[in-house]
Amino acid sequence: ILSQIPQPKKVPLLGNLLDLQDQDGVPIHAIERLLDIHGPIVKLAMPGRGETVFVGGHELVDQLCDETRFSKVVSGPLAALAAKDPARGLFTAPAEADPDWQQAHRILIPAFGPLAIEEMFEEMMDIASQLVLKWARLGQNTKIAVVEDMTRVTLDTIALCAMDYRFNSFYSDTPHPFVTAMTDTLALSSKASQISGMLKFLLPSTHKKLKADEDLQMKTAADVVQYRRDHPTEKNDLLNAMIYGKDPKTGATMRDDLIAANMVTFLVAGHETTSGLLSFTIALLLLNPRTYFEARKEVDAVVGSSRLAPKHLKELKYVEQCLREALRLYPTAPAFSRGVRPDRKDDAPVIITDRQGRHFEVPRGASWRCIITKSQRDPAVWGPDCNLFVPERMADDRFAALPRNAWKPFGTGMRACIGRAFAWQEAQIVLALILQNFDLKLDDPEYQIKVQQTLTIKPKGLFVRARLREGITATGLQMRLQSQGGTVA
Ligand code: FDE
Repeated sequence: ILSQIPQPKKVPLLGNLLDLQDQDGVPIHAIERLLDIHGPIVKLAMPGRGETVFVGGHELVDQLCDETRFSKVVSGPLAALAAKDPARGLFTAPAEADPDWQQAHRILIPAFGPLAIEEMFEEMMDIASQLVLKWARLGQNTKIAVVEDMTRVTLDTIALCAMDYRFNSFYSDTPHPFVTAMTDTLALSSKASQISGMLKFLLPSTHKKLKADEDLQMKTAADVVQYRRDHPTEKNDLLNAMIYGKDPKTGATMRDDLIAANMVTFLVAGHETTSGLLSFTIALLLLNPRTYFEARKEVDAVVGSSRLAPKHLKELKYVEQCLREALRLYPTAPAFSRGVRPDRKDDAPVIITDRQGRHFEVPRGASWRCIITKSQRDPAVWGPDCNLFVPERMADDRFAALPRNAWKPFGTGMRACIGRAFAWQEAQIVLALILQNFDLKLDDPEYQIKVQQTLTIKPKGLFVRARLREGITATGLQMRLQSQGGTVA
C-alpha cells in the first residue's frame, strides 16, 4: 500500500508557490521549514513546473542514493543554469549516458586525482599567502569581510591551478568582469523559486543580461583555451589534461567548446562551494572557542613555525574534523536531485520507505530533491546535539562508522563531486595558515550565523579582526612563506 506524500494546501493558479517564499530570500530555508512541519518528505506544486518532492529524512536520502535504482537529475537551480548551449560542463550535463559527460569524466578523473592535487600545493600556497599577507598588513584595526576574502582565495586558486590564469583578486577591489557575470548568473538562477526572481525572469532585459553574461563567460573561457593552444606549456594543469588528454575508452580528445564549458564549470563549482566551506568553518570555530584552541594547538604541534608543507596536511586530523563537521551543519551545496535511472530495465514501481513504514512511489521522470541541510542534522543519526558543532564526532574511526549516506556534502555516486580532493587540500592550507599566524576574533562578539544563498550557501555578515600572533611580524611571515624559493633559510 502506497502513502500520499504530504502537501500543503494549494492556492488557485499559484499552487504552492507561496509556501516556497522566504522573507529573508533564502530559498532553502522555506523548504527546511516545510520539512519541519510535514515530516521527512513533502510535495509542492509549482505553477508551470509541475510537482517537486523534497526529502529531508536520512532514511529516505539514503535510499535515493542507491545507484542501482536512482541517478542524478539536473533540476532546480542547476537546470536554470544549464544553458541552451550544446556544450555542457560536467556539473550540468544531463545524464551519465551523455557522451560528453562520459568523455570529460574519464579524462578528468586522473587530473583531479591525489597525485595531481599534491602537485598543485605550491600554487595553492601562492594564493593562500596573498590572503594571510593581506591580513598581516591590514592589522587588527581593520574589519575583515570573511566571505569576500575567502571567495578571492578560492576563485584565484581554481583559476591558477586549472588553467594558469591569474584573476589577481587580492590586488583589486572590483571583481574581474568574468566574475561579475558569473555571480550575477548564479544569483538569478538560484532565485528561480522566489517570486522576486520569477518576476525578473519575465523581463526581456533580464534575458538579455543573462545571455550577455553567459556569452562573456564562454568567450573568456574560449579565449583561455585558444591562448593555450597558441602558447603551449608543460604545466600539468587541468587545461592541458583536457587539451591533450585522450579518452582511455575511445582514444578521442575533447572538443574546444566542451573544454571551454568545463573551464566555466570548474570556476563555478569550485569557488563558491569552497569559499562557503572556509567561511562557515571560521565562523563555527570562533563561535566555539574550545574547538578553535584545539585546532590551533594541533597546528602548533604539527607545523610549529616552519613553512607549511604537504606532509603536514595528513597530520592535521582535528582541522580535518572541523571541516567535515562544518560541511555537515552547513553543506555549501545544500541539495541534490535524484530520479529513477533512465536506463533501468525493471519496470516494477520504484518505492522508498520512511522510518514510520510509509511507502512512496518515485515516478519515472520525476526529480526528487535531497535536502541535506536537513538529513545531515537528522536527530535519528546525529543524536540530540545534532545542531551543535562537535568536530570530535568526525574522528576517523567514528566517521568511517557513520550510517551509510549520512554525510553527503559532496553529492553521491557517479556524479559526486570530482573536485573533492582539490577543495579539501585548498581548505586545509588556508585554515592551517590562518591558525598558525593569527589571533582571530569576531568583529561583533554577538555574531550568530545567518545563511545567505546564491546557488550555494554562505554565512551572512561575517566580519573578523586578525592580529598576528605573538612573535610574528608581517615581514617575518613573508620571509617564511617565500623560503621555498631558496632565498631565505
Ligand atoms: C559536483 C558536486 C556535487 C554534486 C551535485 C549534484 O549531485 O547535482 C556536490 C554536492 C558538490 N560538488 C559539492 C562540493 C562541495 C565543495 C566544497 C566542492 N563541491 C568543491 C568543488 C571544487 C571543484 C573544482 C568542484 N567542486 C567541481 C565539481 C564538478 C566538476 C562537479 C560535477 C561532477 C559531475 O557531475 O561529474 C561537482 N563538483 Fe563540487
